[in-house]
Amino acid sequence: MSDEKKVNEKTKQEQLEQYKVDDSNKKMTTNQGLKVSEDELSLTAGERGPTLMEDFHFREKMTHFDNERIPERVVHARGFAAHGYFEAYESMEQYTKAKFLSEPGKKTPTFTRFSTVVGQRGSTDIPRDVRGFATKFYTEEGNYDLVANNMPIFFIQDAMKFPDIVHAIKPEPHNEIPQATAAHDTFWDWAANNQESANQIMWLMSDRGIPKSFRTMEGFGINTFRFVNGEGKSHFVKFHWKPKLGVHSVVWDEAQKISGKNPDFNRQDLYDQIEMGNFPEWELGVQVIEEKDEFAFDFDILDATKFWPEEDVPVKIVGKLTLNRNVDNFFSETEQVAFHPGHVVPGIDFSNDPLLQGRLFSYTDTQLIRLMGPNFHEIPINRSVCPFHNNQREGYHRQTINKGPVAYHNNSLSNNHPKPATEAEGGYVHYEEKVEGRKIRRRSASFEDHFSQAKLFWNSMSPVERKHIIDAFSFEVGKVKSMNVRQQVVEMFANVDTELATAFATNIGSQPPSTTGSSVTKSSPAVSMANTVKTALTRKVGVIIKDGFNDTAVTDILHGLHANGIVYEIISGRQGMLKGTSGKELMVDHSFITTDSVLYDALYIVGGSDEDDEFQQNATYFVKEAFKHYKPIGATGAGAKLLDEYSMLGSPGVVSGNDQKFVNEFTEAIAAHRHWDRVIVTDK
Ligand code: HDE
Repeated sequence: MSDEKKVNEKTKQEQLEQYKVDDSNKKMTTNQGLKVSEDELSLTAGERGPTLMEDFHFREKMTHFDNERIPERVVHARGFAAHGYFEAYESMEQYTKAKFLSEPGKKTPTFTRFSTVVGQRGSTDIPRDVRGFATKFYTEEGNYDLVANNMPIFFIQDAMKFPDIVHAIKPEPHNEIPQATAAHDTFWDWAANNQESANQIMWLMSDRGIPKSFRTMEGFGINTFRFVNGEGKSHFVKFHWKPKLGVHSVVWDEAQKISGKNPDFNRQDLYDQIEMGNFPEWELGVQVIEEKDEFAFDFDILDATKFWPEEDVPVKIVGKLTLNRNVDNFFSETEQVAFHPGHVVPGIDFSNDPLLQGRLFSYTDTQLIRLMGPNFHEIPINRSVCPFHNNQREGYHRQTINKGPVAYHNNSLSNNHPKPATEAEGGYVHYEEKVEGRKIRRRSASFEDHFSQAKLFWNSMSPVERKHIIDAFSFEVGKVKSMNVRQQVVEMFANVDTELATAFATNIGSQPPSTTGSSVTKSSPAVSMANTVKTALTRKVGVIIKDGFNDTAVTDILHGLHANGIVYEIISGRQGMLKGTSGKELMVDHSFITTDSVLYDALYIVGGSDEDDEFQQNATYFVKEAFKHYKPIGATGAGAKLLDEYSMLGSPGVVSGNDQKFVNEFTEAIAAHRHWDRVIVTDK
């Protein structure tokens, strides 16, 4: 059993060990390099006297501390990041001259930050929200940032409206309530009065809004970009990240409980899995549309509230991202990283998508205040790996010491250096799109249909996914105090589907809608999570066990689960060592007090020999929660008796046994993620 334990233990013992360093030769200094003789006592006039102004060491230490915080991001404040690399599968030269996509096997270092959008820095990882998925590629041609979300569309069509949606969804300004949620009046008031948000809200109300793990999220560049090849030919392109582990979420009751039991749920998962060597992977996909087909669709391809159904525009897989290294320091790396959709390399260019155009302004603007000045590209995490030379100088926090008197272009004193590069030398040349028009503030008529794709999304959902969407609307809009706003929301979503709107109208005490729904019958199976990859790999099982467990069977079963790529934690009535029937020992990771049923993908109930009411009660609570959340449950010996007592045995995803056949059946049940066909009776 020791091998598997090691895998789990790595996150705790070995991680701590790695930080032990032999510092005996290094002495503590001030920031000026002066060796410090005392770090815990201020300089005072006598043992009981006042502190002296001349205590420069105290003042330096305290001033630094007083200034430790920087403003959090105005959106996407709560994030978590990891290093990795991107590997191209093939040459994309036909479409783009970007070098990181130019040959099979080519590797580019990366840094990826996942985030929630609405909550503040200290909020929960698992609210119902859109997630950010931003990747910096440190390419030989400069940094390329793919600043994506986990849903393929956005709330608005024009960046001009971004401050409005963000103000409406953030905590209300008079009392700063509620935190990290759209479930309040101002958001739904905004939504009902800005109906272009319908498609994004459908996705947000779906299970995509509560991802189980960053590792089981898709990523979407949302905006339409251009690929430009060596001949100067352009194609429209959308970017996708496809997780190798499939797309999976938790259920809403679970999400709310996790937020209390472990608000670091998603970041902990990513950190631990990387430490264990289970490096998460996503494949990069592109959807490509020829310029001649710009108007071939029943939506405008520049409208960021629309996705391109994969069945119409296939996703071509072009490479893979692997995250394989946690950061050394959260602040220096995760907090100080600065992404920007305008960080592009030759071969990637912009479309006229009005949301993208506005984003191209906003990201640098926001970094100027957050990172205090124009030199944030010099912070180590933001530095490109290729050298940069230009005549920009000075400003807050300048690190580079430029030499010489020449800081202007077109000069003779320095041989006109640094010189711009020609296109052939790798100089970035913007795609020469022909543009002409009057100066207007007007939206194209091709942006007007807000409901057809929202309906297409609804059509694509499985019955369980639809039920979850209705429940989510019932929760979110049910939290709105204004009955008038509730009714407006009902009417708005009746434009999508009458059955949907009627169902949640009933739950929230509103009138049935007077509008009738969209007549679109098309669906896109690719957007349903029911059709995603299913695997047991890296799933986390809570093993509920106590002294006197059947150790021959259990040892083999745990070995078997481990061999199938499953991770487990041992849970019992107390921490310390447990003893099995023939003397084998097992170390407990968690007592019932330090963990909870909602933190596991599945439970394995073993129990032990003697009667113990408290253990029994706790085990029963864990099992009932897991059962209610449709999770796989396995049992051996006394554990199976417990499941039988509550008539759970025989339900979908509940298996028992003590041999290899059981290991296989349990693994299969775990791979299924959740067993939606299970009948949940409320007293279970
Ligand atoms: Fe952002 N967004 N955004 N956004 N966004 C920011 O930049 C903005 C949008 C996204 O991990 C800010 O550095 C505007 C879409 C991610 O550091 C800010 C508009 C998508 C992150 C900003 C959008 C995104 C941000 C805040 C509408 C998916 C976190 C802090 C026009 C394609 C990056 C910062 C990280 C962050 C502006 C809409 C993705 C204010 C104006 C659509 C993943 O500049």
